[in-house]
Amino acid sequence: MIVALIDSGLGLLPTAAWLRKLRPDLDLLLLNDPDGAPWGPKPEQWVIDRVLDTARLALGEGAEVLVLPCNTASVTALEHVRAMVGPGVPVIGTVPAIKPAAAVCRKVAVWATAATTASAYQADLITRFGGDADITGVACHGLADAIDRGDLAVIAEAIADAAARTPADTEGIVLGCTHYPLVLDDILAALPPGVRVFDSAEAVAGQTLRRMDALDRPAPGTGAVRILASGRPAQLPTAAAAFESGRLLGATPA
Ligand code: DGN
Repeated sequence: MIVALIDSGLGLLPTAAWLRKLRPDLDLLLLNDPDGAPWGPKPEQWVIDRVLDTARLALGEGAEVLVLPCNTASVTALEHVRAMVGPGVPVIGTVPAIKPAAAVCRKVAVWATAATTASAYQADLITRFGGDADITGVACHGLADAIDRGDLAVIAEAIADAAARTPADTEGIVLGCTHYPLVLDDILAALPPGVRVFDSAEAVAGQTLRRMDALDRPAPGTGAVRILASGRPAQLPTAAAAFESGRLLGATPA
C-alpha cells in the first residue's frame, strides 16, 4: 500500500521519518512543490487548488492513503481533499500540538506560518484544547521558505525575530509548521533554557498507521521511498541525507 505525503517542501520529512521508523516496510510517496512554495503566504483558494492537484497526482500514482504533513494545507484544504477523494481513501491532516503543550505548560506560544496563525482553525484549537493555558500565536515570517532554500542567514534571522516576539516566561513552544523541526537545534538555541518544544510529526504518523490498519487491506510494501517534486527539486538530496540519518526524529513532545 502506498502512503502519499503532501507538503509545499521539506516539512513532510519529519512525518515521513516517523512513518519509516514505525513501519519500515511501508511504501512512501513524497510529493512536494518547490515551484509553488511557500504555501503559507498564498491566497486560500490558490492553496486549495494546489493541494487538490497534488492529491490527484498522488492518487494517479497509486496512493491509497493521503497525509498532509503541513499545517497550512491542513487548515486550508483538508476538508476539500476529503470531499474530493470520498470515504474510501483516508486523508490525515496535521494539527499543531496545542493539546499536549497546554496539558503541561501554563504559557504557550504557537510558532507557525502567517496563514496558520491567522486561521480560524488554530483559534478553534486553542479554544477547544488550550485549557487554562495562556496561548499566543507567533507568525514566523519567511522561516519555512528559508528552510526549503537552505538559507542559513535568513533562518537565523527569522528564528531570532520569532523568539523576540514570543512573550516572556513562555514555557512551551508548539511548532505549528512542519518545516520547523528541521531547525530544532537553532530554535532551542534561541530560546531560554528549559523551554519545551512540541511538534506533531510522531502523532500524525501514528494516526496514519491506525487509519491504514483499519482499512483491512494488505499493507506490507518494500520500504520504497519515491519523491515527486514540481519544478525546482534541487534541495532534495540534502534533505534525503538528513532523512536517512534519522536526524529528523528529534523534535517530539518532551
Ligand atoms: N510545512 C508547512 C506548514 O506546516 O504550514 C509550511 C507551508 C509553507 O509553504 N509555508
